[in-house]
Amino acid sequence: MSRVEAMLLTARLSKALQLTLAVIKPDAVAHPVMLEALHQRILDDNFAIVRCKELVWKRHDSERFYAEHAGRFFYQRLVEFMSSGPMRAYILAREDAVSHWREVMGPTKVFRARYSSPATIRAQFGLTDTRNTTHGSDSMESAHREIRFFFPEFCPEEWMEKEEPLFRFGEMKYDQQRQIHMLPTQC
Ligand code: 3AN
Repeated sequence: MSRVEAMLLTARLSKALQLTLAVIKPDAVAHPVMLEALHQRILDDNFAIVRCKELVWKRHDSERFYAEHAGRFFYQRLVEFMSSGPMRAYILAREDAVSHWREVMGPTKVFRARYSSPATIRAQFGLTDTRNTTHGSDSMESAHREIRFFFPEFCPEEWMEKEEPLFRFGEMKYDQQRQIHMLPTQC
């Protein structure tokens, strides 16, 4: 059996990686030290960074993304905040990426996070329930929808078919300059 065949067999026998959408919100991107700490936290928690980009939302983008919260008391505050400055969006890959990233973020409400889960991102860096540092998809369905929203050029199905087995086998390397994980053929 060749090395590639052995690698593909091992990959088939282990659990497939999952993709999730993570966002570092404007409150954290505004602080370079916080931004760097959050990026490092992603790496320390063994997520592979498949894509990463900085962007600024127009109010209209914010309203579309958070349409499910329209009418709630915090909605206006939320859409204004999310279009108030640059944010950084990631496509992350890991086993159980969706639930794991939500665990790393902690509860929505910052004071609850500080009390119940003090080691989480929102407990450590969150300012208020609106300015709570990060976003993470809450299911695989949301992850696919949200990845499409932020990265319309990215095809999750194609990535799962062509790159996921290689990432799972650890073939990817972290590229310091681009700050994402890449396969040797892409470097
Ligand atoms: P999560 O981001 O934890 O999935 P959601 O989807 O309920 O939470 O809420 C989306 C965003 O709306 C939150 N990240 C937060 O910025 C804001 N938000 C949610 N609940 C409140 C609240 N009670 N007060 C202020 N902002 C809130």
